Amino acid sequence: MPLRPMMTSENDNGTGSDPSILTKAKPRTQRPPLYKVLLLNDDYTPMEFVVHILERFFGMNHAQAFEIMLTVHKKGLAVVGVFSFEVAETKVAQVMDFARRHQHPLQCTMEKE
Ligand code: TYC
Repeated sequence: MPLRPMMTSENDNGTGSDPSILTKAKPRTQRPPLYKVLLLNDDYTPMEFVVHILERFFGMNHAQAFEIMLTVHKKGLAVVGVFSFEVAETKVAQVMDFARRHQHPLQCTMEKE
């Protein structure tokens, strides 16, 4: 005579019918936090210089770079990319250093997403 498999009360990993006994352990993977890199408008940095920055450090084509530059110019700032902490920090440093070496007051910052 065939026997129906019986659910035991122990260690069914939460798949049994009594929720008070065990709850299934959800595998929780931790994603690293992401950081937005922001470019700020100013009255002095030439538009073409900003376009060049966006092409050089953020891998944009000319049309994308021009569009984002115009957004910053009109709105005061724009997110130019989202990265891990280390990559965002490097991008900000590269932009700030490049602008400073060319004596433009361009500002670039990062914030947690
Ligand atoms: N406002 C600048 C100008 O009129 C252009 C500019 C755009 C400057 C974006 C900074 O992040 C910036 N020359």
